[in-house]
Amino acid sequence: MTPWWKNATIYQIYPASYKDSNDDGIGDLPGIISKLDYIKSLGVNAIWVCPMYDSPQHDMGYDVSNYEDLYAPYGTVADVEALIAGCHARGLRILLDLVINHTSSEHAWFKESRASKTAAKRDWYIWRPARYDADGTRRPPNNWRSFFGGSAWEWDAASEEYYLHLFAVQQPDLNWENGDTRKALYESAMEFWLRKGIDGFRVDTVNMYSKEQSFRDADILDPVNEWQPAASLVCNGPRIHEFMREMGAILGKYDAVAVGELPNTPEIADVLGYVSEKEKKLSMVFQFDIVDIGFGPDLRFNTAPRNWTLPDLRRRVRCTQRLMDGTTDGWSTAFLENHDQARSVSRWGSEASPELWARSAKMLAMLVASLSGTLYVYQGQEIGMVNAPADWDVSEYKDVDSINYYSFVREKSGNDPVALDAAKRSLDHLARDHSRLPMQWDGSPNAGFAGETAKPWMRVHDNYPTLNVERQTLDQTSVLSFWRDLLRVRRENPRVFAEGVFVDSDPLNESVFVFEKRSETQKLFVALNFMDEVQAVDLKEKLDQPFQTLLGNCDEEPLDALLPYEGRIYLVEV
Ligand code: ISL
Ligand code: CA
Repeated sequence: MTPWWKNATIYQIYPASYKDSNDDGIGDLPGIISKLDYIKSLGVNAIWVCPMYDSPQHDMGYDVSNYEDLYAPYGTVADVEALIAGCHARGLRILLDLVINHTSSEHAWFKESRASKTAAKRDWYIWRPARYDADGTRRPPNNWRSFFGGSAWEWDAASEEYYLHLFAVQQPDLNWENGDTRKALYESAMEFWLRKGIDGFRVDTVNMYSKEQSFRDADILDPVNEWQPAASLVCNGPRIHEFMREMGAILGKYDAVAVGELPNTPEIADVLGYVSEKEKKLSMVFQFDIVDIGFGPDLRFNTAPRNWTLPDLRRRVRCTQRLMDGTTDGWSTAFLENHDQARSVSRWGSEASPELWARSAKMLAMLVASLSGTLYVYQGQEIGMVNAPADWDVSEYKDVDSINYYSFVREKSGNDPVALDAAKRSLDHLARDHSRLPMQWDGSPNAGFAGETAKPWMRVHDNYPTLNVERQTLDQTSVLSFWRDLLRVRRENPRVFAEGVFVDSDPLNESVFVFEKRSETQKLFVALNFMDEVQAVDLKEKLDQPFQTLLGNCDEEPLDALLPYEGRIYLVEV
């Protein structure tokens, strides 16, 4: 029997930015609960809630100081219980975010660990002595770069050693080599919530738990910078699959689903190690092939808009679709957005006019919803939310990754206005902040995210008077109405939409993305124009059998041309 999650659509919620129920400017759990009927009305099957645990919020809750309690502005454990019940009463499942590569430096475990070199929990985190240059200068144990920039090691003056933090300074990495640490994590971060009846987890940075224990220097890939990317030494390490089996056993006890985040893992054989059904580890993974497109080779932000080609995009799509081609026992996901990404319309669509914005948002929706794997939709994607306006000041960017990058450029360039301007443009294009702007519910001040007098933690996008849920609910031709139709046709034809075999018939085509999906009894033809000009196509030849147009984003449907950003999905019964 197909498990529920294979044909499911999962809606991702960022608690801080979804709905503020008490006008303190921060979204909260009661806010999410008040929107469950809306979420259900989209036609999704489950929600994934980003971290709501207690946290000093140096990385928006991905720095957990207590797994068994809530960040007070979001609510209480009782609110989570009410959310679980509210979901289940509506036939929705609920996934929480599991962040166990690191904790907050304010977690009690880390406080105990840093107390002294001989502390009982010293070994729960990764401590190493300094290296010294010939002239006695103190240096970190190796040259690894943190994913948020700078050295991945922080000096602890009191206990005179460095600790490892692959992310922010306030996110020390846990030492998974220690069995007591793992046991404590499984109990506190996993079973505490599984016992409350959640249906599973989205697992943060799941492939980074096992580090290469030599802690040797990473190869110099970026000679102009001191700190080097260390992904190859910290991802998919020697003991990772032993840890995955342990985690899988716990998930299995509760029949829980797990979707793991799998960056820096391009080889399908390596991906399968995590999601092969017989291995009983994870249910599925987020591969980064598609969302990483156009990133700078060494620094994500070191790039320019439109720095990608359609053949490159379709190669990346093919890569992730391979997991579901019928020859593997693995499973993957389809997504274009999440809380770490800029908005998909701003990256791959058009904001040149309201018409092209709506059309390209629908075209991208057709792309992702026609792919096999479990479908993920990020809050606001269903109404085509876009990146923050480029004329906003850089101070509107709140994310640690953005702030660190901008200060890095400031320092490196000696405050050079040209370099800083380029850095700002990179952030305008790719910052994680774009997805974190408040959800746009209606046209009232603060977009219905919070009351009119509240001051939202992030500025509300200027376009909320026209781009919001309320308006799009009333409009049968809106992006929102389109998503509802799309999710309905996907639900009605699960074999070909969620499980079909993906075939790209014309991988080198630079402007029109035409692909097929095949099941035993059906074929989908999907034709998407990625250009802002009319494109000639020959769909007549492909559609030689009786076909049905399932959906399209334009009125006329000639078989020999596609309007700018036009897309169509045809169904053929075979
Ligand atoms: O940052 C990256 C590369 O520059 C990503 O590959 C990153 O490792 C990955 O997206 C991890 O993200 C997750 O863990 C982070 C947190 O900030 C993100 O929000 C979360 O999704 C640390 O917990
Ligand atoms: Ca609030």
